[in-house]
Amino acid sequence: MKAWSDLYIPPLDARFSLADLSLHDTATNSVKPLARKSIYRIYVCGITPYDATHLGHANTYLAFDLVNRYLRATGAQVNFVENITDIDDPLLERAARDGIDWEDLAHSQIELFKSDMVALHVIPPAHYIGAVEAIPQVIDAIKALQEKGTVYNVEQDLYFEVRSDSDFGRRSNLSQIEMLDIFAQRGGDPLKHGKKDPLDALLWLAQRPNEPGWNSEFGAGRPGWHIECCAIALNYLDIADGDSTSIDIQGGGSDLIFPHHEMSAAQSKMINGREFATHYVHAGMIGLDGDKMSKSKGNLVLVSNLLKEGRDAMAIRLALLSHHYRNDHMWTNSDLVEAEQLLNEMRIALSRMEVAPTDSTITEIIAALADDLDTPKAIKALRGWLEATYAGQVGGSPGELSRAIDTLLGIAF
Ligand code: 5CA
Ligand code: ZN
Repeated sequence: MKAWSDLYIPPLDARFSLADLSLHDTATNSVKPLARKSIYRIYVCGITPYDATHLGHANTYLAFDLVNRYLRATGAQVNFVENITDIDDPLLERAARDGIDWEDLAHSQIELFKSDMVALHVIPPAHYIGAVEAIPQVIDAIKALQEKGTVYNVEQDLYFEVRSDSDFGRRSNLSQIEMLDIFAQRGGDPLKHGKKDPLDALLWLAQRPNEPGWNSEFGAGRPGWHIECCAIALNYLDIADGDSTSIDIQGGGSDLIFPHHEMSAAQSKMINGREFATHYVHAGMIGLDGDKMSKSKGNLVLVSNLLKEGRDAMAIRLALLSHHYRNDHMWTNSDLVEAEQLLNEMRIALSRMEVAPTDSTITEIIAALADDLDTPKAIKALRGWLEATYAGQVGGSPGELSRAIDTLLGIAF
């Protein structure tokens, strides 16, 4: 699928040195550096295209956009792959509820998502891949798992034996009881009759009456959710021979830690024998009025609605970045108002001829981002610079600071 249009990212002057980026890894529950490399492979779970783009989605994609920007600023290439779950039960259920064709629903929501990403200055992925277009790769991945003896049938459906991966559960660090509980809440089928282990994951769902299906050697059907992301990541990320893991970062919101990311990682490990990712990185959940923002609860604030109201996309970006990406938080209008005010002050200050020194501020922003994307600290550095400018300090370069904020934080003035 075609991604959204590319962005110009101003280069950072070579005199600014960038430390290795440290990110929190869910598997080890520690903040650890990414080894310095010339090319990084990042897979981020994309939307299921209905009710897009709410601020929870936006927050997650902004977090990985910061990773992308930082790594590029080190001079590295970033192969960034994102999927679109454009066939799945929730999409079919929503289309049926609203009396519309599921493909039309997916198409309209993907278009909306892309325009929101453009407005929010999110760098487009190098490969933006729909589940439907990846069906041949999914079929190959299932065949590879069959060859390893990790697949079995329950009637016409195919299941992955999670216990074939001796590391199963290591990336999410949950007890068996917690796994069972979350699996049932997040689209799993622990009670399905005929499964060897209640946690075994659906790989291929045989076609049901009045549902779409695609031909395969396993019969007509459609992909399970976890193998979709596993297959897309393994096919579009050019796994390097010398690397011990398949990719550098597997990312998404923390609601995907289990079962989705654990399952995709286990399947990938069974296919090629390597640990899936070096870092399992998860953004916190955004809520509204006390509850996680979600389609099922209906408590959504859509980026497109805020834009229609005339709110500034850069202020939406800044408001989300004013919280640390890993912290769950409730969206409030006052965060947006505060971001609008800061943006306004920054615009006015950056248009002055004389401003406070900017090198130290840029260095502070870099250091804050290198430490697990500490955007609140980066924003504090901007406020400090404003204060120093108001106090009459001089010697800075407004153009250079403005460009660095664009390069690293994705905020263009
Ligand atoms: N298509 C799957 C991933 S393969 C999916 O989870 N789609 S989604 O539309 O539900 O979510 C898209 C991305 O936004 C995922 O990375 C998810 O973790 C993240 N996300 C969903 N809800 C929130 C929320 N309330 N706050 C933060 N991130 C969220
Ligand atoms: Zn995914």
